[in-house]
Amino acid sequence: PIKRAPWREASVYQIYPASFKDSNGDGLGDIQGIISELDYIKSLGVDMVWLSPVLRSPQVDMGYDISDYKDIDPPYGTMADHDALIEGLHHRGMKYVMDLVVNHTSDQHPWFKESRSSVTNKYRDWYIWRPSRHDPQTGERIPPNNWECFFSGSAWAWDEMTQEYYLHLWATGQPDLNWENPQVVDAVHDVIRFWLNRGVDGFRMDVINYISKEPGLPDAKPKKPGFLQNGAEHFSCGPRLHEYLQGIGKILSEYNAFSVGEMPDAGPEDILKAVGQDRGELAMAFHFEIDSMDFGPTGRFEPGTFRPTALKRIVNKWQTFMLSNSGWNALFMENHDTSRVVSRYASDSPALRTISAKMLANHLALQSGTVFLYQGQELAMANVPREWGMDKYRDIECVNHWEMVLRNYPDDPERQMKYRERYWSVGRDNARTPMQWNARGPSAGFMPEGAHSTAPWMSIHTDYPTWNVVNAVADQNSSFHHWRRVLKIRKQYLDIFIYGSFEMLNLDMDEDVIAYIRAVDPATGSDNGQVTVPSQALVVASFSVDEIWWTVPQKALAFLLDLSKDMKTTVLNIHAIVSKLGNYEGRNELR
Ligand code: TEU
Repeated sequence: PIKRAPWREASVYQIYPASFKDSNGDGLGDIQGIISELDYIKSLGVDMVWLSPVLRSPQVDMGYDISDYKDIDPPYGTMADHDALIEGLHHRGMKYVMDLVVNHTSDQHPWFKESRSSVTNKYRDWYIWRPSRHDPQTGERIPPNNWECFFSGSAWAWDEMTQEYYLHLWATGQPDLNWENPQVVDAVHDVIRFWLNRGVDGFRMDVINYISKEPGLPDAKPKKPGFLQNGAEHFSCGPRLHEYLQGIGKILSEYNAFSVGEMPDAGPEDILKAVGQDRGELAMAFHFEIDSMDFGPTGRFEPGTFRPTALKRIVNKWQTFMLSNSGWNALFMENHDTSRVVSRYASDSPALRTISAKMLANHLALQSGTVFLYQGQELAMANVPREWGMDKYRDIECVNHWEMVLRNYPDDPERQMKYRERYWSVGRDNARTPMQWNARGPSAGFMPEGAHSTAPWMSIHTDYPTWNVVNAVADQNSSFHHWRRVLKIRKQYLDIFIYGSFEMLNLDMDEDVIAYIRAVDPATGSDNGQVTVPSQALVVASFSVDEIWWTVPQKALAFLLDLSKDMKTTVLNIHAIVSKLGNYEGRNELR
């Protein structure tokens, strides 16, 4: 049975430091800005804060390119500020989760500068260098394999000085570390200990399932026209991954530290191996089946559409798989790499934006698992305005892709518009517009009043006069207060929502409703030996923009009898259902 553990009952708030709050008026969010809002974060009722990287970095990929693992990037603040942040969180009973990026470093890291300086340098083997191949027909120099990087172009960069290629699954400024080298493993273990000794409570581990690559780094199977192909089948969950994770897990267990692995391209079996409660590896991991549901077959910017039935099947798969295998789910639908959920999966129209955010909060946070809430998601922040020009986009993934589109399709405005539609609907910039604290222009409280000599690093969303923290906190019906209620109810009925069983309803029906039943699981029972009342919950989420009649399945009828009688059961404020309950005339339908 699932063992009880505090991190299983936890909820985590993710902060993107560049966009949270700017305390010194330079247009970039910083650590002192976060410290100034710790009471706001606490008021949400979250237990931990995961902070995206603030370590030294040339900021090629917003800090996911680290050049010094033991120092803070000066625009974000100092080590003393970072210590104060940890202290401020601990003082309020919250924990601090650091973003650990160790699949790759920045090319400005001293390790890489040494490594690239000569083929005999002692750091050479800290990275993945390979000689070129030559095209059998043309004799021209070609990379060691056909892998494409995630930011457009080959995953190999040619180094003129030492006449070899180095691997970079991300930007050329993000060379992959060679984990086959025990010195690299030791260096990463040293970094982990350094921060645990500094008071960090755990780590979110960036693309951690990519650290073990298939030996030989073979060419990827063709999936699309052209030479370059996604090579994930050869770099995701490679042969030594669990050996490396057990090495990290051993250190974490010494400190009883929290961990969540980011594992794109990893399936349930590999993730279960990483998070199984007796594996000694990680506490939990993010899978990306939900995030990639509306991607095209060959990537984020190829056309795709979201369907609630796809979401229903993925949720069911992971809930039942983890619960029946003593694994654990890390629940998220929004982070700094996604677009905004109200725009992506529901509706950000003025009439439906709040109810969409509430519906999505119920749908996500009442599943079994540790729930992750991304900054601004509690406010129902929406995607950037469609009319934003490409000059407003900052994300390297989008900017590189747009440059490639202009190079390849200079005279194809239709195709260019198709890609711009994708940047708007699923691009990462959508989640990176500055947090909207109040209705005062021009920076909505993101920057200090009057400090407007510089512009914010990224434009503020134009809807800040309405959608901001001050308005949300003042309005009991806001999605902010709804998130507070949902996080509270999860814990109030933790035998149901955290440790309870999960059963998806109408799994094989194609509909806009995703409904599931959570119940106290006799196997785990309830902590105090009593059966809690209520002992089960029906969570119904409508993804339709219209009011619809939903036929309640036989096994869920009991709830309706309860609801229509004395409302003993706690019905979360999905007002569309509660307000229509009065129309419930013995028909087993909900509106
Ligand atoms: O993200 C990896 C990841 O899964 C997404 O970035 C996605 O794969 C990518 O956008 C391709 O669609 C982590 C960080 O969260 C991200 O911000 C970094 O850019 C990336 O790793 C490299 O460190």
